Amino acid sequence: MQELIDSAALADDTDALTERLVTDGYIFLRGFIPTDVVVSVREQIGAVLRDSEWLASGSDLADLIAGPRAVEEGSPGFFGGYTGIQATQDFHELGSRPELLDLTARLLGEPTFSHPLHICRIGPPSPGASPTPTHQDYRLIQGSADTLTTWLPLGEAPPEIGGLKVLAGSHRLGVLPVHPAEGPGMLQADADEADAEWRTTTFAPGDVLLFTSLTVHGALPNLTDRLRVSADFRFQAVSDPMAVNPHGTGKPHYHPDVPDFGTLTRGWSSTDCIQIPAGVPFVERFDPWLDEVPFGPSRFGLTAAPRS
Ligand SMILES: O=C(O)CCC(=O)C(=O)O
Repeated sequence: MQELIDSAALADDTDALTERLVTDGYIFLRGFIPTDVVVSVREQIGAVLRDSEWLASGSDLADLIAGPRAVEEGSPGFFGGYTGIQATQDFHELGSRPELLDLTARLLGEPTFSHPLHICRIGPPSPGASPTPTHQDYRLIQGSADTLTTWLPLGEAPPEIGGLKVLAGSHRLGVLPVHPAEGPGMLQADADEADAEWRTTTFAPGDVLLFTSLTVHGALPNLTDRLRVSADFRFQAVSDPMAVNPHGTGKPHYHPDVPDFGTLTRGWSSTDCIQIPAGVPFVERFDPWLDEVPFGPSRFGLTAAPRS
């Protein structure tokens, strides 16, 4: 698998970053967020995992070695610990970091906000847990074609712990057909798993991988004895449409299995990081299994049909 191209040296050059996004479908920025901020979030999440008995007994908190109670996302026994993570203010504030808001505003050409559906992924070792299957975010997130996903490792993440892989150039494939699959999201895009353009790296806390709503991506299997901890946060322009959620728009990830923000945010000093700004237009959600989905327009030339 090829190495991701690091665009950190271009971080202040919006035109160059936009060109990278339009050409490759992703931007990788090593060390974009202060490491200590990310490490602090990881430590807080580690404490929740320890208190939920997800870690091997007697193991060092910093290692996040999986214990027998570490379970796959969404399965029985998952939601207690995950509620603790979703109640962590610093985790949600990471999802609204000024660096991410500024970057996405520059790429989209107007103010952005982060979807309150801030996702923390706790990847147990495989086999036993299925990694996130290859997919495009658009079918799952919907709303604006130009919603941008940011993926942040919350610890050192070499490929063997199950880091993210992206298929460079796949944002030109259009909205791909899907089939049912195991693992988060439960659907898999019909993409070539042997394509030479798959890319990944050894991620470190502070790195940010940003990609379009059509960029094909997925997780590698976790072949270690540790938990792979990461975050995914999505940003959109304030004037672009956002898809309503059947359980209420702006709810936490996995609500109602996870309580609403009214409960999660008790004791927080601010809830700014989970607000949807006034004036955002809303659109109905479509069935993610549809052959033909509503799509567009896109500042980056994304189209529902493949293009060269
Ligand atoms: O971290 C993962 O396993 C999946 C993340 C993902 O699919 C995303 O960020 O859209």
